[in-house]
Formats: sequence, C-alpha cells, structure tokens
Amino acid sequence: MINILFAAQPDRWQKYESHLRVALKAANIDANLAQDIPADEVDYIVYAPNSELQDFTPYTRAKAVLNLWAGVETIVGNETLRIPLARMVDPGLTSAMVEWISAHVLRYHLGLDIDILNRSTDWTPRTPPLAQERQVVILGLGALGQSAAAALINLGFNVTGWSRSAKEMAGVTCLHGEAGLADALSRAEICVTLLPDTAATENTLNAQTLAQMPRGAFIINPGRGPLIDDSALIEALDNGQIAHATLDVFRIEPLPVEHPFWAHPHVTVTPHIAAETRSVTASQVIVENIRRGEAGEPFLNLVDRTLGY
Ligand code: NDP
Ligand code: OXD
Repeated sequence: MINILFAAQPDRWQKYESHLRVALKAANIDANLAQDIPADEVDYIVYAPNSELQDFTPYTRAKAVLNLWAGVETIVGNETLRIPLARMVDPGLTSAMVEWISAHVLRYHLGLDIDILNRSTDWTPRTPPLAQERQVVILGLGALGQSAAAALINLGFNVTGWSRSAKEMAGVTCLHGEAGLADALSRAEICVTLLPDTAATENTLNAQTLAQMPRGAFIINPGRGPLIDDSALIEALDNGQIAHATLDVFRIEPLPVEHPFWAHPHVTVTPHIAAETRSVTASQVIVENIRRGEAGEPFLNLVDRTLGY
C-alpha cells in the first residue's frame, strides 16, 4: 500500500477524489489517498500551487511531486523541494486551450467584433479574408503551443512557432532562440504567447519587440502575465502599434480593479480561464506517473529545475 497526499485546496479534493480513486483502481494500485498523512509516510504528493504545503523537508520518503497545473513557476524555485517535480500535461486542458486560442484567433482574423458590436442597419458587404492570407505566430511550441499550431494549420492559417530549442513540425515555420524571435515577430499579425514564466521569458513582449510586429497586430496571452511588459503594451495599444489584446493571465491575479487593462477599449480581460486542468483526464495522468514511479520507470513531464519549466 502506498500513501498519496493530496495537497491542494479543499474544493479541488471534491473535484479529484473520486476520479483519482477510479484511476488508481484501474491501474491496480493499492493506495491510501488522503488530504492528511504524516509527512514521513507520504510516497507521492499531488500538488496545486495554492496549497498550504510549502516546506517539503519533512517528506523524507516521497518519490515525486505531481503538479495539477501546467505552469510551475510558483513551485520550481522552492529550495526545500529535492525530489522530482512533474508538471501537468492533460489532454482535457490541451483541448480547452486549443478551443480558446482558436476562438480568439478567429475573432481577430474575421473581425467579428465589427458585427457583434455593430447595432446599425448598415448592409455594406465586407468579405472576410481567408485563413491562408493570415500569419499567426505562437511563442512557445511545447505541449500546448504544438496542439494550438496543429489546430490553426487545419483551419488554414500560416503558422510560425518559436521555441528555445530548434524544432520541426509539419506545416509550421519553426524558429528558435533570440535570433528567431525578431523574425517570428515580424510576421505576427496575430501573436499567441504560450511560454512558461521563467527568468528568460519575462518581458518577451516589451517596447522593442512589440515594435517588431506588423502595425495593427493582435496579441493573445494565455501563457503568463510576466511574458508581457504591461506599460509597453498599453503604450503600443494607445499608439495603434497593437490593435487589440486578449489577456487571460496577469502579473497579479485577480487583476486589481484599478489596473488600466480593465478599462482599456482595446483590451479583453478573461479571468485565467483559458484552460483549466480537467479532473477526469488529469487523474489518469497523475496515476500513470505513480504507476511509473512504482515500476521504476521514468516519470512523464518532468520539470527541468535549471530551466524553470
Ligand atoms: P511546455 O513546457 O510544454 O512548452 C513551453 C514552450 O516554451 C516550449 O516550446 C519551450 O521551448 C518554450 N520556451 C521556454 N523558454 C523559452 C525561452 N526562453 N525562449 C523561447 N522559448 C522558450 O509548456 P505548455 O505548452 O504545456 O504550457 C505553456 C504555458 O501555458 C504554461 O507554462 C503555463 O504558464 C500556461 N498555461 C496557461 C493556462 C491558462 O489557463 N491560462 C493553462 C495551462 C498552461 P522548448 O520546446 O525548446 O523547450
Ligand atoms: C496552469 C494554469 O498552469 O491553469 O495549469 O494556468
């Protein structure tokens, strides 16, 4: 029998408990799954970043921390954490992200706001462009960026992806590194930021890089708030360099009521809802990693603590 500590907020327990138990049973894993287990008896920690658990020192026999979130910026630097950390790559979350990004790309591409907000009786025909006439750039070609790229290619868009290391993906122009960023941004009529929050990615979109984008470009940020310099974005929105931004994530969440993004006419704010981890599919991912740990196989989705993601 192994002991699995569920270290997340109580509302998460209600969402996850039954699905984790079903997945454990399906994998033939005999486990005690609970929210409270003596620290030195815990074998695995299922974790959410807003958990009260911040000191991992007493968890002397734990084999891994299994994060329920894709982003790990609030745990990756925890110096008391000496065991492997796996982040969440959840098919349910991925589907949600692909849907959310596709919807916002299509909104900008087709200029849907014109029709949705227009209350006049104007009948002037306006032929929408085709996706093949539009360049979309995705900063971050990881689990989510690649899935979003595949969906956008299926819709016909010209897709460029940018990552840290060199990549190849059918139908996608893949660029990487510092040199690739300027090239990518110069194409970005619509730019999706899907990078993790690390020291290297902070302010990827700043005054200089925003100026490298085509005038009137659109930005969609479901990645993390610090990827964008807020003041530089507001200036670019005010002077028309950026036509509109849809922002799901922020440096401070909830976004403070006094933040200028709320009232800006060219910003859409969504409350970090682009893609939530889905308990049914995520439970299967967590249990697969526990199975691997017990079988002595390598864990999936391990975080590189040096890179920070
Ligand atoms: P991955 O780790 O799979 O992918 C990250 C991508 O970013 C990789 O392509 C990586 O490059 C690239 N990258 C990292 N650092 C750099 C850098 N310095 N320069 C260029 N590229 C870099 O992450 P996911 O795709 O699963 O998730 C991405 C982010 O999305 C998460 O970290 C999280 O912040 C956010 N997220 C937001 C959600 C929401 O609801 N708003 C939900 C889920 C996730 P390489 O491939 O070379 O390693
Ligand atoms: C995540 C998120 O990282 O929801 O999973 O942002």
